[in-house]
Amino acid sequence: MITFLSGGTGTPKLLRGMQKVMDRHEIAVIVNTAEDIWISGNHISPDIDTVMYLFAGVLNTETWWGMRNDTFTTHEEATMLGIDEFLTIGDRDRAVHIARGEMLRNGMRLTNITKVLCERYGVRETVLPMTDTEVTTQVKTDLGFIHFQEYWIRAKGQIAIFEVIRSFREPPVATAEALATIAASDAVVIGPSNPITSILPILSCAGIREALQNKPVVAVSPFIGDAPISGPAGALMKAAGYAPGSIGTVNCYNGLVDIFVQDIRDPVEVSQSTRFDTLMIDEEKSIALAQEVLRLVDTIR
Ligand code: FO1
Repeated sequence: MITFLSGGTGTPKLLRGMQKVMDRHEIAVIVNTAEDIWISGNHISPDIDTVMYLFAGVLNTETWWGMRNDTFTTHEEATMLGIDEFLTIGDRDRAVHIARGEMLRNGMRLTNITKVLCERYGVRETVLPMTDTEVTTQVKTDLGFIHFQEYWIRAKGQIAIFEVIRSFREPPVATAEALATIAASDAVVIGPSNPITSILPILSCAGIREALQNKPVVAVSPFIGDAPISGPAGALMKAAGYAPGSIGTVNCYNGLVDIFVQDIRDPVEVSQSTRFDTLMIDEEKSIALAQEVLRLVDTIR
């Protein structure tokens, strides 16, 4: 078994390749939930949904969020009625948010809800939220702190940000399932997701860092130079006090990583890193990187 730490962009592209080269029951993914948000009374967990839809074979791989061939009738009607849905929510996607919101209101743990949803979609892999309690990434702007999704979607990432924080009522604790999965794994792979908004929230859940300490860990850089392969990682790294790039990424994961994979084009030198083509522009590239990561895991486990 291999456990992957994932956000909603980058790592799912690696998982697309992993599905093809591993026994799917041997794949476990601990997913960031710090971008979760309630919208129109329903609960969106974007990163869980992207990973779940990928494994279910229904992910829209043009956008890497939402379902393929979804319709937007409810979103359009709600918007016409004056509801401020700043995320474009598909009808089938919304059904998942409705089901999740309802189960949360009924007191179910997010871990169990995710298990139920994955079963309904025939997912063979294990998908686990990092924690069962609410934690939210917020960024400081000229107008004060706003939800990450407000910054990234409503403001299109176009406003200045000065600080990144995670807010919560109770400090997030890794679930027993997440810790048991890591303990049962041969290795952990930190995928090429945003270090600040995807990976650090997972590493900050109590218990995760200790669990990783004695495990072989392979991490894939999400940067080529100071440009992230996808998403808003650059501005967020700066706002969080890290240099955008592979060195800043390694610093974020301080001391946890045994093998660090950098893109062949990355001009930055990280000591003891290994190089590969990490630009997963199609399934073939995802499979090639997945095979390389498996080879690297074999050298350290
Ligand atoms: N990203 C967008 O850029 N625009 C959207 O309208 C949008 C809607 C959306 C709805 C459901 C969902 O699960 C994700 C959605 N995303 C959208 C992606 C998402 O906001 C972020 O890219 C992820 O949170 C990054 O991890």
